[in-house]
Amino acid sequence: MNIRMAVLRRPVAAGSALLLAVALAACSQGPGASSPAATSGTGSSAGAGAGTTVNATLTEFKVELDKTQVPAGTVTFQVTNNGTIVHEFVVFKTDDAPDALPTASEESEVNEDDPSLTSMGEVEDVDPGASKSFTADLEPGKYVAICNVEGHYMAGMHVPFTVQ
Ligand SMILES: [Cu+2]
Repeated sequence: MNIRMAVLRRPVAAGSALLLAVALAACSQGPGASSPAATSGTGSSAGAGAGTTVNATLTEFKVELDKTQVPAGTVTFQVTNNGTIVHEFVVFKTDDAPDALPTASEESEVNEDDPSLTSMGEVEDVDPGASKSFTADLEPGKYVAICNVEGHYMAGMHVPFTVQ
């Protein structure tokens, strides 16, 4: 009888210890997951501190963002090429219309050095199926993200977004 009780107790104790461990693990993840009391973004799990992750998807010939309004501050662009050829992703701060950026003479691409454009960062040579990311500190204003592989901007690879 005593032996049986002892045997029976052990699994129960082990079980509650396991539950406790699970509860503790859940708790330790809790604050991080629930803290973004911020406005729009599901601040992703990017890591330390505040910040917004914008997921960008490149295809032939489109640039798509999962957010078009982004809170000012640290923004991480997670860029994925879902197309079949190499693309790139460049972010400009500009008041120019997304489809009317200044082009480089004799070349079918945007002139990244034009004074009406302020480059905030980019990733080049994103292979099909690959992802690259970069982080920028963005102040409020109007922005345009493009692919500046020759000919791709003209083919439609541009998208506007706003930082507020
Ligand atoms: Cu492209």
